Amino acid sequence: MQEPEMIPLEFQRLPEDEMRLRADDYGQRLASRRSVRSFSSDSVPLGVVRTCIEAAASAPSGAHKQPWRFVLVTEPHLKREIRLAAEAEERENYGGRMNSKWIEDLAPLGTDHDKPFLEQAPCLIVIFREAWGVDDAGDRRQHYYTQESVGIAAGFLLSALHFAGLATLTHTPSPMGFLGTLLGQPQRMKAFLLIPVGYPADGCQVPNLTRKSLDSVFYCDPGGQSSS
Ligand code: IYR
Repeated sequence: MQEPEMIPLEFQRLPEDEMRLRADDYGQRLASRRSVRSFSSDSVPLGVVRTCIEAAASAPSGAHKQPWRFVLVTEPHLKREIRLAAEAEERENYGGRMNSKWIEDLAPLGTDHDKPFLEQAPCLIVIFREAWGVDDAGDRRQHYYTQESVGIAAGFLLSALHFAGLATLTHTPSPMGFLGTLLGQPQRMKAFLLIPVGYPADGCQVPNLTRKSLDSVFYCDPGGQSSS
């Protein structure tokens, strides 16, 4: 087996009070993120979006295969085509593909088949999951844990965009096959998530949601250290 080439890790241990400050600050910033469904048409600095995509592409992945592709869409005609195709699918979803319990669970979000944000937002990022790779000879190369890998990259991206001052929505029109077709992607690229990016519209409102308490989602092993 080939020996891996190793290099020294760059890592700086922080004083504990600095760690607490950073964790608090980051936690508060992330907790203030809300999914936005009503966007201003104002354009956003695309260089910033690009840098956030670069941050997302630094995510860890199965066997370091980096099985993702990020497609940035800003062209109004293409956004319109994406909107029309997404709405056609969602009309089927809300019209019967989703069961009544699902529709009921979505009621607090106020969503329906109408997706104006796909045109209003100045840009859309479509994340594709590369189900398998191809080598220089055009042969298939196996990928591993692609769902997990792309999910982590998507989380990095949402966090980076929020931190950079941009509003986002995680939109999952289903099925999403039309995105690969409209964006000219090969078969191996599977649409994973559609993220409208921009500034909130003036007077933008969001549903009044509460989050689960930390105690209900986090458990310490019984014999472990208590956190302080
Ligand atoms: N994809 C549909 C329905 C929907 C599903 C989930 I899960 C949401 O968190 C929100 C909506 C739509 O986008 O309307």
